[in-house]
Amino acid sequence: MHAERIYPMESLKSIMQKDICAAIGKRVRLSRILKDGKAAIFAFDHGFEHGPTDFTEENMNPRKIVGSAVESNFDAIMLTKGVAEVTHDLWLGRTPLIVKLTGKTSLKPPEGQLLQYSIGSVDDAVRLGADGVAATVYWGSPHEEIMAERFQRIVTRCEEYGLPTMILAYPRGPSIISSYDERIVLYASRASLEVGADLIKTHYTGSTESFGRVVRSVPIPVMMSGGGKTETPKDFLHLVKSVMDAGSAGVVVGRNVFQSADFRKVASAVIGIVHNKMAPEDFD
Ligand code: FBP
Repeated sequence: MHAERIYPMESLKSIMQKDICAAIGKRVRLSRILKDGKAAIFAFDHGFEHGPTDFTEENMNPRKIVGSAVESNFDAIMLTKGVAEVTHDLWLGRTPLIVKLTGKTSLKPPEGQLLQYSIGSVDDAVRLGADGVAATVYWGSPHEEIMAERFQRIVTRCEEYGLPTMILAYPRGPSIISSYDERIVLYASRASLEVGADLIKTHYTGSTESFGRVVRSVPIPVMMSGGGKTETPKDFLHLVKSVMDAGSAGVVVGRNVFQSADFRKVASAVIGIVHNKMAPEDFD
């Protein structure tokens, strides 16, 4: 005899109640990150992704940079689990945490550079008191399906807890001629929407018009991934302005802030442009 697949009304109600709570929880956490619908998020997983070359001797200890990010009032900080642990006294109660759950070191041989693997779990993030999680998918990589499937599993687990997910949507692989091409970034953003991301962090496409088309084609917040240090801080602020003029939800930045000569000054300019419609010239 087969068991009946009919659920008593009471258990259905409790399932629905759980889903409703998780949906509300996700809204609550997203509102902590995107307070006015926009956010300047500080990305700081470089110690894992790039290693010592990204830092000076003075800021090699992650507490130094995380402390500056918190003092600068970024809307959230994206850290790996290990860095979140050793800096928790700095950000707790002050800056929402997003835990980055995937990574790869630059020590790997070139053929290993197109795959991010798991370096933390959704449950770790919950235990750390995170307001969100992040993971990278290199769209176009020969290992795309491993990263996309992992992202799916992260989304499913996050649905249980009401935790928002941010995808680092980076087109990268042998058939990707330019990771910054509008059609390619648009495709990566669309694929990210389809695997269930709540926030997209992706590459700037080079102009307000083209990035605007990407932003408008995806009905969830799209944010610019900072990228390597520009020639001058002003050049970077112009990028941020262009991205905000395109209707973006903000930026997720690292090197252009922590590698600048004046962390606090660049950080406050980025935050001012994202939230207060300020212009790069306002910071001369
Ligand atoms: P940046 O603003 O410094 O570019 O940080 C964004 C980021 O996605 C980091 O989270 C990550 O460590 C790095 O860029 C990845 O860079 P790469 O392009 O070398 O993979």
